[in-house]
Amino acid sequence: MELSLLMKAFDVSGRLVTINPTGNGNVNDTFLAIFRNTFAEEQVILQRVNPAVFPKPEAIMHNLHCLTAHVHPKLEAEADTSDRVWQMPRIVKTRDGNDFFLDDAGDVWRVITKIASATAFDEAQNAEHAAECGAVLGHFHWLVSDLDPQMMIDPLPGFHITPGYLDKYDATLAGEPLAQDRLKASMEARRMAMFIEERRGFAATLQKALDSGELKLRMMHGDPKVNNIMIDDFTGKGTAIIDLDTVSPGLIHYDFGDALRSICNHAGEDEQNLSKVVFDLDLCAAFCKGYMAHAHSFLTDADCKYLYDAIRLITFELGLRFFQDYLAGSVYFKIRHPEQNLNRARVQFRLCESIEARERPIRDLLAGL
Ligand code: GN1
Ligand code: MG
Repeated sequence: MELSLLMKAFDVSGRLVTINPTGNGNVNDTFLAIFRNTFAEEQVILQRVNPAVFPKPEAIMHNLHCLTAHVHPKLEAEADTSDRVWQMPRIVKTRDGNDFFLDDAGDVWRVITKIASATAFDEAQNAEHAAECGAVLGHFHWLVSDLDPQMMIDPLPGFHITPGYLDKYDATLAGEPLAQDRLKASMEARRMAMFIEERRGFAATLQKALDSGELKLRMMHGDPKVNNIMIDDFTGKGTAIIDLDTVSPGLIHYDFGDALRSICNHAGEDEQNLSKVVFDLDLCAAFCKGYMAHAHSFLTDADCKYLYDAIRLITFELGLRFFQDYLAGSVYFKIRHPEQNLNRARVQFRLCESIEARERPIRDLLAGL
């Protein structure tokens, strides 16, 4: 269906001027649509929810509805006293009052407002930027800390349960002959398989702490990487966290680790030259300071004990997810070339090694917060 026709289903005023792909998400298709009337302009974000990733797109729209209904009043309540205007996109309804539009092919499309005059950078710019990312995540965790988890439908069951990804990886290798062929075809892939074997025991660390009751489930974002954090163009302060589809009950450790693994790696997720993939301790320290300014009120001693493991684990987990998807034929993460998921896995595994090599200074830094 033509995008301009599709936009007509949504309740935006003015005339559509342009609609173009935006961002570089690995999952959903995202477009920026600009509307103008005789005196103003409105920019909104149109997205097709990827049904191969989110089997129940209606569920993620239900969650987004509950989340925004909970958070918007909280943001408004603190608007006059906080040091900035914190923001969260809102759902733009269809003309018949629904939160999404179902096209003839059965695809779910939704429109949300665009956070204007703000930028989501693909990599950390400097320590101040990293600190702002920390502040945004800490503030978000506070915002959702009193959101009733019962209201949310798990958008992706098992999304951040690392041992589950090991099972999936094993099943791919056992069940798909092509996966074995891909593994055998590349020395690099075989090395990565060994890397995974050496960390099998470690993969269950957070899950065990959860099962024993040492760690508790809380509301988490699920995907707080650097380019999901919006920075105000005028003040340089963080203003919003976007990409809210994976908000669900989980361990906030995964969020903490995920933000750090993306912020502290200047090279990004698609670097070819592995020597550039290094975990930057200064950016880590800056992020943690920004995060703790908000998180001190809710982090327990047990939480703090697992923060280092969280950074190492989520990096391992993402590498494992990329690698498993490569072996399975790249059916989950969008790719622009056939080896992209293999290379993405190499990058995360190298980053994981870099984190492991810095275990002592990272632990010291965390202990001093
Ligand atoms: C995916 O689509 P995007 O880029 O927001 C993925 C995250 C990964 C990320 C890595 C639902 O997010 O878990 O960390 O790629 N999202 C989903 O870039 O799987
Ligand atoms: Mg995402």
